[in-house]
Formats: sequence, structure tokens, C-alpha cells
Amino acid sequence: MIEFKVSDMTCGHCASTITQAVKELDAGAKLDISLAEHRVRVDSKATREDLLHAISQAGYTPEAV
Ligand SMILES: [Cu+2]
Repeated sequence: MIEFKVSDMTCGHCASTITQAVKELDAGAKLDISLAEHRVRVDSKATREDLLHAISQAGYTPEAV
């Protein structure tokens, strides 16, 4: 389980954009997103670094927690 805080993820559209970016990296990834907490939890074989990069490329600012 890899977890990020994404402060600029504010609505369902953000969440689906991030979900899509992660699934492009690893189609089998499972995401648990909390908009209220600005948290993204990812169960994936991708590395933390690659996930961070994918979320950044989608236009968001993930921080390690
Ligand atoms: Cu949004």
C-alpha cells in the first residue's frame, strides 16, 4: 500500500483523473481515494516514485505521507 497526500485534489473530477493516470501506469492498480482527507492510497506493483510521477504528470501535487 502506497499513500500520498494530494492537497490539490478537490473533487470527483480530480479523483477520476488521478485514477486514470495510475491505471495507465498499472492497469491492475487498486485505488482508495478520500477527497475529504486529500488522500490517495494505491495498491499496485508500480513503485512509489513512478506513481508520484504519474500523478504529477496528471497535473497534481502528490506528497509522501
Ligand atoms: Cu477537481
